[in-house]
Amino acid sequence: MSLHARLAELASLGARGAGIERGLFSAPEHAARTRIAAWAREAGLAVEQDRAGNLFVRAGDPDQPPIQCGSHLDTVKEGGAYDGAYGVVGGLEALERIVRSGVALRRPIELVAWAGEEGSRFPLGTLGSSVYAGLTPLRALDALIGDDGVAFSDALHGPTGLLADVPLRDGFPALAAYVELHIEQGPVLERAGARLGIVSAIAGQRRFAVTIDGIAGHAGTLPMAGRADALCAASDLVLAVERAARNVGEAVATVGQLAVEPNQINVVPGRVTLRVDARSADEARIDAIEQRLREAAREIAAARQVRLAVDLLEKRAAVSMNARLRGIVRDVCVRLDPRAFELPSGAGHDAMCIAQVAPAAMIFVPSIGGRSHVGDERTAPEDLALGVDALVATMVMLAAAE
Ligand code: HGY
Ligand code: MN
Ligand code: MN
Repeated sequence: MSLHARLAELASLGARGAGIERGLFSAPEHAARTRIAAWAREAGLAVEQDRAGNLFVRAGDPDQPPIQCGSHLDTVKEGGAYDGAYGVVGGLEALERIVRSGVALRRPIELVAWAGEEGSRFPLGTLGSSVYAGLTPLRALDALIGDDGVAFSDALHGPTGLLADVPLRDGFPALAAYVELHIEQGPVLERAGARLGIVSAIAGQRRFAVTIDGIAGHAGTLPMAGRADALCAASDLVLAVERAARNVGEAVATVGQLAVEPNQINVVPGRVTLRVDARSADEARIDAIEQRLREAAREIAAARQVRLAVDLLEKRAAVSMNARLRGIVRDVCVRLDPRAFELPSGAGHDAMCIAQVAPAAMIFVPSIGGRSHVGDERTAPEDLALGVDALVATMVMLAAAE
């Protein structure tokens, strides 16, 4: 089954409205993991899973540190067909092609579908890879409650959690190297007319949960004077976050998620919860945004007589890709596309966690119009295929290397 047919089949899992929704351990995401396992077994590859929900497909010695590729199958709400899924389906095709070629490998090769990279159901991004890399203790997952109120462990052990017929591996074994194939999710490659990109570094990201408690009341009888309107306070904070990112420069910050309670037209909002996502290649700039966020919270709380709590949800350091691997990936990519070049990633990836425990590199293919995290996320089919060629060549060089 071709790369494109597999991607199209996965895209149908969770398709709704303008995009795709495959939250971790949802029925569509379970179905996607099930498809990957079935395709892998049809190719004669070994399949395993671990207690974080990561899915592994391996060829070669089970006891040796593998050359690993991978990405994720979960999506954001109304997400696209390629963010994550491309790296998993492309990685599966790479393993199949390498095994079929009969090339002698000194190391096993492995594909991983990391659990919950997007953090779109449980409030922790790069969930599975952060556990694998020891950045999140496995037991910390038990405290996670999904946006639907379901506890992580209940979902993991529920009907759409772990796959019923796949062996469960203990521990998080060492790996020799990691190469992630991903769409760029930005406009840089397309604007430069390049078809392949070598990732130099991945921006650091920090995420916060903010809770604002004001005083609910009757919209018609509560005088404007003296109101403690939680949504007005939240509005001030959202704009303060935007100003902070603009002021520090070379950084981005977004409030993409906000909930109003009781969320009724004729009730003054009593509580607002929102989440902040701040990123930069420079940790000091993220520090500056965090400091401004906390200052603004204090100022707004005093001015509006609300209670305002800012809690850190997760912190992922900016990380450079491994220099030796980057060199190998660069040589491979330039041979396939003379216009290939190095670029940083503003998007986060599982590679930012795995880079903490093994040499890691990433290969990008262009996103049409630079669009991603939206239903019309697109990459030219020939670029998708070229990216897999680059992954195959890279993994063979690493797995066959002396
Ligand atoms: O948010 C990100 O950058 C990634 O898509 N999780
Ligand atoms: Mn994403
Ligand atoms: Mn992704």
